[in-house]
Amino acid sequence: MTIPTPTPADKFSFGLWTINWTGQDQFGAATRRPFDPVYVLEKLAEYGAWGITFHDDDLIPFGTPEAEREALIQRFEKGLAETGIVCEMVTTNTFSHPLFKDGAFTANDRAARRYGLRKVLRNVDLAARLGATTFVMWGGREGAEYDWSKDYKAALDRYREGLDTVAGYIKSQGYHLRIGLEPKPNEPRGDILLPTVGHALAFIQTLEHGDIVGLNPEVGHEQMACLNYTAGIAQALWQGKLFHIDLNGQKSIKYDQDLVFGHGDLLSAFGTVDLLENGFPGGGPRYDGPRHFDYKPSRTESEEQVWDTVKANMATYLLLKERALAFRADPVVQEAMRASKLDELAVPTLAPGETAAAFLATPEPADPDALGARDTGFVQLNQLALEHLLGAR
Ligand SMILES: [Mn+2]
Repeated sequence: MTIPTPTPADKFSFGLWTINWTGQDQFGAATRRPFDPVYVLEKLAEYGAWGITFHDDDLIPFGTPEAEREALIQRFEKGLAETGIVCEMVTTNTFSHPLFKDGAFTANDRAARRYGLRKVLRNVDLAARLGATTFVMWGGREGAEYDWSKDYKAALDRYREGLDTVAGYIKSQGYHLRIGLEPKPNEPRGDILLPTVGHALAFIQTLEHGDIVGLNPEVGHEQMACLNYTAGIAQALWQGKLFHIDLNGQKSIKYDQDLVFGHGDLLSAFGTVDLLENGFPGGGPRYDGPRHFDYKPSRTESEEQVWDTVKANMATYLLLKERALAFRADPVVQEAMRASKLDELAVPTLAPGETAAAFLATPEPADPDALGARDTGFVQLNQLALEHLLGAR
């Protein structure tokens, strides 16, 4: 068995903040130094990655004077051109500086909100300049610790106002950008607004410019809420709202671990790759965007070992892809899916033109006990998936 080699055609991309995470946490100092951003581009190209993403502050430290800002951007643009790495997504840091301690779009303090909105809009211009197609918004500080410290109605009004302002600006400038909201249930705030994929999908329906607003769901963030990531992105796909993805690993409900993809719930990661690479069993909308990793090289790893973790994300994805393709191509699996009636679920419950009244007026023979006793074969189907995942088939 060989470990597959990534190529740019795989569309793997990495956050600059992931590779450059220094290991500083609440309990200890940094264990590594960050790399020069252009060196990161060179290494990503060397290892077969396709894209890079970043927060404004990852590239341009907060408070950098204008002339220096422009020099940093131009140097990065040159690095992109020379390595062929694509800047596919840009996002804004509205969580690190103390001014954002109560959020950027939903802070009670209006001056803090106006500062945050200006920082985001300015970064939209940079995203468009670099050719990014997705603008992610993770509102990590949009939330509260105490129910009495936030008027939730007003906060949601301001969140909507902020998003519509940004989305409206993107349209008015003619930028080819779509916004990807990134839900998370908690951390750093005690409770974050738009905590899950479902909350965000419902919220988008209320926007004036919701047509260019979708989702960037992260594996760990959904699993921190004890939710099924694959089912979450499946619903986003079904609603035409899966604009981007953040792949990583998480082991159950605890702090946001940001492990290498597959290093958390491996069977769930297999399900995710199966959906991304094979689509729904009965066909339907597909995700063809970047395979983006938002993880953190564990604090225990040295600077040199960071690159092992970069390669680990891509290798794990490609190995799961190989298994997922083999799984769906296996005639035994196809027969098991038929036996489990996956294809029958595609048949509408009512006949064409059949009304509820006509349906009620024509009783049909049914044996509830026999229906209750029917075979499903779901466990055997799952076992087949596991055996393919383990390379036993
Ligand atoms: Mn995370």
